[in-house]
Amino acid sequence: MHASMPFHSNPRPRPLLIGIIVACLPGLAVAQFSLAPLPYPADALEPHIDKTTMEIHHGRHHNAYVNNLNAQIMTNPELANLSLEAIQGRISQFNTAVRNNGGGHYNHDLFWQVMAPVGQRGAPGAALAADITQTFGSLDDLKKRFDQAAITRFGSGWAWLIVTPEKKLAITSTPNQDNPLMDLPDVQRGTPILGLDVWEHAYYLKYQNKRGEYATNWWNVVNWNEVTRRYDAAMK
Ligand code: MN3
Repeated sequence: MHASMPFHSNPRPRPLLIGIIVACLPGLAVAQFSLAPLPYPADALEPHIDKTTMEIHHGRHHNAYVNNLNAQIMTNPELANLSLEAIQGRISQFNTAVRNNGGGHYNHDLFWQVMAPVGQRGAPGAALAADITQTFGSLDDLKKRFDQAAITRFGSGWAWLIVTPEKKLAITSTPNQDNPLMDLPDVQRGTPILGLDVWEHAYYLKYQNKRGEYATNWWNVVNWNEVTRRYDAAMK
C-alpha cells in the first residue's frame, strides 16, 4: 500500500458522505410546489390577452408565488404534507406569506386552466347551462354580474364563479390572492369553477386602466370545457 493514497485506504469518509446527504434531505423537500408550464403557447389567447403579458404573468409573477411558497416550507414544515387545495382550506393557521403565495399559486393554476386557445373553448355543458339560466336568467346576465364583481373589486384581487356548500352557483370576489376555498371570515366560501385575475399585472400592458374592457374581452377565451368539468365535480 502506498502511503500517498490515504483516502482509498480509509473507508470512513464514505459513511460520512452519506450522512451529509441524509442531513440535507429535509432541505431538498423545500421544492414541494412547482410551476407547471402554460397549457398552451403564450400567444394562444391573442388578441384578447397578449403574449408578453402571458409570459411575464406566468414566468415571473406566478413563478414568484411558487418560489416564495416553497421558501415558507422551512418555517412551516407541515406545508410539505398538504396539497395545494388543502392549504387553502386551513389558511387561517398560516402566516401572511403563506396566504399570499399559497393563494397566488392556487389561483394562477386555476386561471391558466379556465382559459383555452380558439377551437378548444367549448360551451357550458347541459347541467351547467341549465343552472346558469335558473340562477342568473341567462349566460349574458351571469357575465354582467361577474364583470360587475370584477370591476368593483377595489385594488388587486379576483372575481369568481363558485359552487356553494349548498350546491348553488354564486358570484363573489376576493382581495389580493385570497380565494373562496380559504377559511377566512370575509370570504364567501365555495368551490371555484371560474376565476378572473383583476390585478393590473394581468391586463395593464394591453388595456392600461380599462379593467372593464379586459373583463369583457376575457369571456372570449374562457375554457367552458374546463369550467363544466369543475362544475360537474363540485356538484357530486
Ligand atoms: Mn396574477
